Amino acid sequence: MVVLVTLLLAGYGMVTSFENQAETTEAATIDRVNKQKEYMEKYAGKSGSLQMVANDDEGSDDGAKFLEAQGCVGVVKVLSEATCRELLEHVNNAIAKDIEDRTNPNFGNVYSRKNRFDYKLDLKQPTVRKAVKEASANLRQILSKTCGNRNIGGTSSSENQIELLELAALVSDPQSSRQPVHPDTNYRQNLCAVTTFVALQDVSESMGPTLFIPQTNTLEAHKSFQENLELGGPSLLKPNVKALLKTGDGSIFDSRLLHCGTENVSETRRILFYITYGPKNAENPNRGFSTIREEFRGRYTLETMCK
Ligand SMILES: O=C(O)CCC(=O)C(=O)O
Repeated sequence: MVVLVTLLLAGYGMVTSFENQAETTEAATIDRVNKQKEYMEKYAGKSGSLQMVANDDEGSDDGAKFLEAQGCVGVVKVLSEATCRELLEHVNNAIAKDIEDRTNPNFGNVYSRKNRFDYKLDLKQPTVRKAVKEASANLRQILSKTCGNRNIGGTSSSENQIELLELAALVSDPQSSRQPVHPDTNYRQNLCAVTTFVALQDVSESMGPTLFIPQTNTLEAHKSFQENLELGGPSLLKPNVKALLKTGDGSIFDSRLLHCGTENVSETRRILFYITYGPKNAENPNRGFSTIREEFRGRYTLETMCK
């Protein structure tokens, strides 16, 4: 009996200590976000808008150039309205089924978890497959130009050597808080991943658009970000842009670029469908745990997804 009570108390102690740890981490994140935001609003000034290009041959040339120069660019109509509608319904239904258990492996890791989550999509579902095919076909030129652009560390433009690394949906519900500015990949010389967030509904300022800091996918920008403890300095002072996207439009960025999701102060759920591709031969520290269901990891390329 004494042993049982002792075990129960020890178990309870472990649970509360894990909970306390999670709360402490979340509190530290909120503090970091507040400091970054105050600094950026005071010194970096007002955000601009993401540069958009058309979804055609000329647009993909321009898009690849902007990606090289800025580390991010927007593309008009990566998905059609009809595909967005169908996918939005699919994502909402899939999440509703799994939401009771946030430890379900279909949920990925995300910064600032209050009312925000990352949901890995099932490529076996025809709606998902169709959306990935459509987006991949619309992005193929820009992705192969970027993944093969040696000026920014690209190593392969061959579509059968460009790997699907992530497939998920980012959901931010009303009252989700802003994320800390972060890169998805710590600096390395070679570009290893290019992510596209596609808006499944219009994203207005109040719905918490993604904020990007152009030209921070560089060694210099990462160094100064670290040296200033991620709270200030030249990287956060660079002019930033927000991705105010229309339904079906996408923002594409080099995973080394500094960015964050901003707070959703509207009454509307915001869902971004996202896919990440990167050269197969690139050194990628996240390859083993990027946001994709395990059964699909390492199995698909840009070429196979366009078929
Ligand atoms: O929600 C967003 O707009 C961006 C999310 C993001 O950057 C992340 O979760 O790493």
